[in-house]
Amino acid sequence: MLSFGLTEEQKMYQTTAHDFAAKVMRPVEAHHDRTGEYPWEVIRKAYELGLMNTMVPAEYGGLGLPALDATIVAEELAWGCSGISTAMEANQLASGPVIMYGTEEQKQKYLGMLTGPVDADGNPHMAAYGVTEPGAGSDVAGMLTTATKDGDHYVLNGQKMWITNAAKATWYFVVCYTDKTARYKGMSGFLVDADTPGITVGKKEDNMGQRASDTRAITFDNVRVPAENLLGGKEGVGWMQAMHAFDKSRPLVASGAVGLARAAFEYARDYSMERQAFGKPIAKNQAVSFMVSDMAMNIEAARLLVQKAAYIHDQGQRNTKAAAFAKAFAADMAQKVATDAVQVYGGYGFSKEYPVEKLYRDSKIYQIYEGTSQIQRLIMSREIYSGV
Ligand code: CS8
Ligand code: FAD
Repeated sequence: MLSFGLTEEQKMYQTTAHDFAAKVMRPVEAHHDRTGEYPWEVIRKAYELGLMNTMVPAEYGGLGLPALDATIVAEELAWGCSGISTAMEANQLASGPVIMYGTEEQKQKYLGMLTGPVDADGNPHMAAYGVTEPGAGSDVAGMLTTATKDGDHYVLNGQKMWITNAAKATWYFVVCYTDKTARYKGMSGFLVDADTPGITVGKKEDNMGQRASDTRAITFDNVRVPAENLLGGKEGVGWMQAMHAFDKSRPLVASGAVGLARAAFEYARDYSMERQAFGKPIAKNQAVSFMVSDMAMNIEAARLLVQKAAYIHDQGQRNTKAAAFAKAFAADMAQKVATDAVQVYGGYGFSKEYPVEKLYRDSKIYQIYEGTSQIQRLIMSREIYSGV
């Protein structure tokens, strides 16, 4: 039977996340946007409430939520502030390959760190996912970073770029070549402790939007990683670990775009009822109310794509095409909704004193990270034509 209703449990997660977003994130989002300060105080509270690492299985200290339930939480958090929620949700991206491929020891240690005791500063442990490089983003197989076996260690050399949480993470999931001649079958995934000698973290990127999030390069200069940190204990499967992590995380990222768009829609709807022009609220003009109607319609459509992509994943089936549909549609939709929200606000929309200006800047990244909107269409087209 097809059901569009949420279970009582899902409603509870949604309400908890929404209250948190409204009471803890919204009051500080402008501060973190302006200063670029990392939102530790928000992350600490989210961790205490169980809103971090929601997909980590219960035996490793998480809630063990299915991807569908995690998207419900992620939408609310991004409604609160998508910059802060990206910093929080990057843990889910990094932990995905460990949940799916880690050995028991790796899961105990690295998932356990995320859900376990806080550090000496009182902050929960964070993680980062390192695939992109300065010369290779969309073209993952074009990466150059290598890992060379040396006794009971691997020696990593290369550079990762645009890594969310790079300076805040305790550990990284890193993909590199153990055999360059085998192209994607020569890639391997590693769990790398961030304090390993030879690692240098770059400056915080001065990004257009989602400025609360920490994005940096990571350089590996003869970094010795114990062989036991080869993810899953197997060489040559790093590519599939990375791709399957995307299938799991793209619905989550797409739900962030839905949350941001919902915030922009609500501001535009309310403003259009208040703002008077030609002696009546601007919402009385169809040119305005239809723009707001399109926002509501496309948000609903995007959420359905998100939930279907997550649902297929939760059934243990391959969701690559559905995840690409959800990611591309939600990202493009959020960018359009945020642009139109600025339009509804007119000149006030262009001012930093009103909230839609930030949403406009924050929305752009959804069309770039986790695979650009062009790459999602490349993935769809390959899925559509393969085997026909
Ligand atoms: O290069 C691939 C790609 O995915 N590119 C996009 C990269 C990307 O998304 N990067 C995001 C980085 S992380 C990030 O931005 C974080 S944002 C901040 C945190 C957010 C908070 C949550 C590609 C374009 C899909 C593929 O490239 P190609 O080199 O052309 O390889 P293919 O020939 O398509 O694939 C090689 C083989 O692998 C198989 N494959 C590919 N994808 C999958 C999936 N499942 C199973 N198998 C897969 N998903 C493919 O079928 C090929 O197999 P063959 O047997 O060789 O034919
Ligand atoms: P390029 O691959 O150089 O693409 C440039 C343009 O060309 C894009 O418009 C692209 O769509 C287009 N293009 C490229 N190839 C094709 C093609 N075959 N067909 C059509 N168009 C094409 N990466 C991580 O690994 N971990 C992270 O935590 C992470 N966080 C990020 C956070 C931020 C704020 C940012 C900006 C990026 C982050 N990334 C992360 C990297 C992100 O995933 C990449 O920026 C993205 O995948 C695009 O890669 P690129 O920047 O190298 O662009």
